[in-house]
Amino acid sequence: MKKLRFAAFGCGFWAKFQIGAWSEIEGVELVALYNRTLSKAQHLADMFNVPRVYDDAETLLRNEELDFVEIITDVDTHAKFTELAVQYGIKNIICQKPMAPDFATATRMVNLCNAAGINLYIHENYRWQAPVRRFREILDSGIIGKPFKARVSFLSGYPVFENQPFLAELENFILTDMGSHILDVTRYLFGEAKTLWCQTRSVSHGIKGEDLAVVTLEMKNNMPVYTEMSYASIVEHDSFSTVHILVEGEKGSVFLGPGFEIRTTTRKGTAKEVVKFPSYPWADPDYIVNHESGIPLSRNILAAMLNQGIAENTGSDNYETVKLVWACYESAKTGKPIDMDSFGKQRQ
Ligand code: 89Y
Repeated sequence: MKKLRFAAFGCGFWAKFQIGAWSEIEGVELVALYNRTLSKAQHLADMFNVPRVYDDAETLLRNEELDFVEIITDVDTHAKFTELAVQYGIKNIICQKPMAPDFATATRMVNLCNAAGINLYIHENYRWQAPVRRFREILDSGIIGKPFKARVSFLSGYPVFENQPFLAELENFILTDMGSHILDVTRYLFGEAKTLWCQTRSVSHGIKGEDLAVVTLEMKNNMPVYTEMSYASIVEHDSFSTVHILVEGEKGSVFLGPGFEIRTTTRKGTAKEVVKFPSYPWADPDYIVNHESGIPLSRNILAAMLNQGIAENTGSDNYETVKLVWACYESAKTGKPIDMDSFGKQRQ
């Protein structure tokens, strides 16, 4: 079968890992890379045998025949490259999370692609992490009965700004960077939220945005869910770069904790399993669970592009996560809980 041809825009920190994930998948061919600084594109092209590199995005779009593009640039240029791809008639656009630097821009991107009949997908990978997938299987098995409460937690002191210095420059940091993941995992496991209440703090020195957020949600299924995310935490069990989750149900509880271990407790006792997944030469060992998850995520999008499956991470689906992120900022600013149904409507 003919391979789908794609180009990637942006050759910064995350590009190697997303391209690495595609390199494990049959049926696609990376034909070109764009980066403002050509030498960075050339470096990745040499690593992954990509035939052509460009430092002008429009020249790339004019010259190449593409089935899809993958946008892996910094968040403030996601909309620009999405608009350009739409203008050049690209039918499938995959954009790195977070979708946009603000809610209005995300709204514009989703509306633009929907109106143009373009498939927008968001590279939101935490719900695709092997331990999170397995965790959901355990919940779905019914072993702990109907869940009634949960905690979704990311507490870390990992020196994240060393690898991604621009994160220190973001006015809105942890909710856009990690909240996108934590709130998306929350939706993946428990559905949509009815209301939320959020507090933020800026604890570390030398960063512009907040590095701590605590969010309490009331889900539409009536569950209270507590979520927390922090890059200021010096704790025994650092969550980097995954998430720790505790769910309590009528017949027991299940905990995804350190070392990718899932402990399921019922009145009969506690069963333990360690979730295993492969490593890859292109992946960073500190981020392995995170980088590996790009493979099933990209496979799911590829199946949708080939009309062989349904993508989970469509732009419209991810927009619900984006709404939660920006509702959190609104709540943190006003000190008030946010009703999610009206938050969405006011802004569209
Ligand atoms: O940008 C973030 C992501 O998506 O996963 C971890 C990270 O690299 C830093 O928080």
